[in-house]
Amino acid sequence: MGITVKRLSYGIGAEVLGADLTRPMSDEAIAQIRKAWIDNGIVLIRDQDITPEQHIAFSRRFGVLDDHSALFKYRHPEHAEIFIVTTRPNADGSPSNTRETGVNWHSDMSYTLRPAMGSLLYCLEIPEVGGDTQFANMYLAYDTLSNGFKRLIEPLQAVHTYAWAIHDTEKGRNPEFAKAHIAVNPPVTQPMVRVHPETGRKTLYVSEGVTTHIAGMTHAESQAILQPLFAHAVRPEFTYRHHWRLHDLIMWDNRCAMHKALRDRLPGTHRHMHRTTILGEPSGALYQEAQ
Ligand SMILES: O=C(O)CCC(=O)C(=O)O
Ligand SMILES: [Fe+2]
Repeated sequence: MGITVKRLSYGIGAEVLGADLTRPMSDEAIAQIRKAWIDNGIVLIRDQDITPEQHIAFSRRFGVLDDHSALFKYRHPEHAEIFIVTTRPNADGSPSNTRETGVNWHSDMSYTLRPAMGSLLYCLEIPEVGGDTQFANMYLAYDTLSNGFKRLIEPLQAVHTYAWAIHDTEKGRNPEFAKAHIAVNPPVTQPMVRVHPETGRKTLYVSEGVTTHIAGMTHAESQAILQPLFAHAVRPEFTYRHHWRLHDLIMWDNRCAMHKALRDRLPGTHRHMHRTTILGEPSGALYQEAQ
């Protein structure tokens, strides 16, 4: 059966039909999926009953995988290439460390010098209601800014930090947790407008979840510029909201899409996901306070 591609929404995303990730896939099929991913920012592939090994093998067809050393606490015990996002409590009954992962808008690993190119999130358990993920198209976010605002932000660098990613979660109130992660992930600067290395198109590259301020500006000055951008970037018509089904896999392009895990589960219900992460091109620099 051949691969076909169907758009998911105006803003972002397409569903790929006719793929079977349990079998070896031809280079041609992979190239078709890659094109759908580049063209649409995210691709959804449904009904894939796959093992961690098959998830990893499929992901490797698109690039080199991260071993999640920046997120070392959440790795799968047998597969460093798999990062576990779960609401299930730990074996000792304590709450999961990843139950709030990604609850603020972000692009994966933008707080590192080598942000993720792609992420492939796979659903192993989903409640009937909620557990949704939202995605936003950062090409559209950039393209629809006024020329004046584009010119203003084009030369600027913004500071991205993991500390910010956890600022309003319970983990953010756990100084030890925060310290361990920030030691591995010191703040970095990233261009506010990034050129997608494959399409050559410009994208807006700031996020409410990870961007603290603009390098060389005060907090107040930065917020005057960042707040309207954060709101603009996630206008409903630029987004797609996915309600997961068991065995859905979504692969997103972090260079042109942001995402956010919605905290919309009903109490007492659980969600369990596996993610692989494709390493991207180096971007940004270590942040020097005096900039
Ligand atoms: O759980 C989700 O829906 C997304 C979590 C997240 O941000 C990620 O896996 O990168
Ligand atoms: Fe994420």
